[in-house]
Amino acid sequence: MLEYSVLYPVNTISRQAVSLDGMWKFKIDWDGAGRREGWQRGLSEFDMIPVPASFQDFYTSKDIREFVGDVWYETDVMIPSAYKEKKIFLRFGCATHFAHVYVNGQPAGEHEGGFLPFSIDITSIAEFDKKNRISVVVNNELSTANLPCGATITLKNGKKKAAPYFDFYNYSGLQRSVNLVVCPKEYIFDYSTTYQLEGNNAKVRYQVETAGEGEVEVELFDADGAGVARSRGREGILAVDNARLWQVRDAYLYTMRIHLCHDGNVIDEYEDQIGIRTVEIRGTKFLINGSPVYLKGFGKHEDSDVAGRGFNMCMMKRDFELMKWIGANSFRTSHYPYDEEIYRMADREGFLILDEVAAVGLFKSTKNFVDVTNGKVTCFFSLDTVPELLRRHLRDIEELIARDKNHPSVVAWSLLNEPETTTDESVPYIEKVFGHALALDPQKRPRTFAEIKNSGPYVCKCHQFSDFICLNRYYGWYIKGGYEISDAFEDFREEMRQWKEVEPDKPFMFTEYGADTLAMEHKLPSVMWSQEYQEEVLEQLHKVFDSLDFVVGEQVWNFADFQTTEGIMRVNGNKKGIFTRQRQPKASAFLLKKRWESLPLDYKGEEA
Ligand code: BDP
Repeated sequence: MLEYSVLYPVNTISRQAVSLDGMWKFKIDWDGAGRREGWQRGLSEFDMIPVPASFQDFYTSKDIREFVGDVWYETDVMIPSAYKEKKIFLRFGCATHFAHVYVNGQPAGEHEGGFLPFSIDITSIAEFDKKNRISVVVNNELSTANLPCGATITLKNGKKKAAPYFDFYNYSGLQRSVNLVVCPKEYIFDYSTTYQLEGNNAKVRYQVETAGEGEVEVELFDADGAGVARSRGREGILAVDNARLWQVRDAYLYTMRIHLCHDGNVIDEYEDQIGIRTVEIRGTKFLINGSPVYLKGFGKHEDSDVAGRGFNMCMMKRDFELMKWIGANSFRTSHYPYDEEIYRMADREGFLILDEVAAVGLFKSTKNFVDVTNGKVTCFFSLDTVPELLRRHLRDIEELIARDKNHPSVVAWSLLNEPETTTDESVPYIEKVFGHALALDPQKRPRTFAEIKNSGPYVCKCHQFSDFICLNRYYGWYIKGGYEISDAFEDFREEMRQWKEVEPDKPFMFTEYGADTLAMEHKLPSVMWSQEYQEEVLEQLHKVFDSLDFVVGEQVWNFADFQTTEGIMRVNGNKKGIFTRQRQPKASAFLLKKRWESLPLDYKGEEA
């Protein structure tokens, strides 16, 4: 169990979440002198920037945009004496990639890993009826000892540069909301649910963890606010007659209210929405509520103009509207856990999420998108940083599952993206990662990882750990693009024949396929990079998917164009988007809309 609660911050009769979002003081620590000089005692000569946001794209200076090292954030918050008998936490939606937090100059806590929330108990250091200074040092250096993996190189002029082993820009900073969370001294720490369907009825098994003594009462309300079931105790069953299930693109949410009581008086109240549904893999089918589903959708990124990877509520809304318009029903949170609001929206809209931990770049290459296809072996798992990396990877999985385990939208864990899996050393590492997820998830969701081309059917030593196989495949792009495309598709069919031989009883999904396309480029006949070419690649690949009954999902790479490190392989970013970075459609969006609207949810589901 984590040492802090990661429950989503809510306001109830006993709890308060005070948003600290807004303009914060900001300062780059060019020489790394801040900690030594005690900048936590108050920043001087600072700038002001918005939180949440990545800091990089506000500025016109390239040195700022490319800065690697410590950046400092500071704000203050008035803590009234009314909170004296309470527990007071600072809750960060994330801090990318490392954070040290100070309150009134005193060290208050720290966190490793850039994409998951953490809470710091400041009850004993808070000063009442005063403004309390909150200082945060955020470090964005990449290494192979932390997720996501990469390197930091030093230029001849002494400046540092990020060298990611992954294909997205190393945005960083306080990229998600910060809250002051105030709750009673004895409080609800966590809860989880599992579901069992019995005809029209459902059993919701729950478990509540508390910090402190007291009796627990749980009540479930339907969408109209009518009570449908209640129970007492830290563990129990809520029996729901005529349960309305959470279905794909037809979500139904119940409200679960938890009370922690002393002698019948409510001490703490927590409320959340849950969806009653089951997830199961049977043979080559992926089942939701016992019925086979076909996943249609995208690998995404949190990425937008100016805000970078900072949570962008308007973009989130637009993205969901576009996903609905195009007929998608799912997405993968490639390549890191997204902001919590996105999961809450997916819960409401009935989208299926493959929830990915930030384990990307476990393949030593700064052009991994090319090298993962061309046979390069990097012996990643022999690096001496691997024990440290594994510790952090397991910790990230624990934090991910603690945060996301109650979302009905989360139907699978994606535990790595494109790791090297052809050496013996990869096996114990990946086995541990899979074992950890299974042990921690109360709902025992299916687990997977996204496999690279180099991890082919006869050489991959780790596919057996996946409950369903996810492949990232770029036939017609990195593999035999252009006029050679016909050979690419023959190779593709042959590869799939081999996969069926080594994994005959599992469902397969494509978690990446596509082609870079410039939104302004048209050409007849097509050439690579033109809109016409992207359509051809998708059309041909879909024919192969359609011919294989064990392929039960397709997630195109990528939902939208996104920012990457600059280089000759990238035209101001990765252009495989079906939408532009500004969320307008390329031609292939209409092709996908036509296809996805015509494919039934239970496509290929017959014999399940
Ligand atoms: C895969 C990666 C993804 C890249 C993509 C690409 O998983 O992050 O952006 O290829 O090359 O290797 O577009």
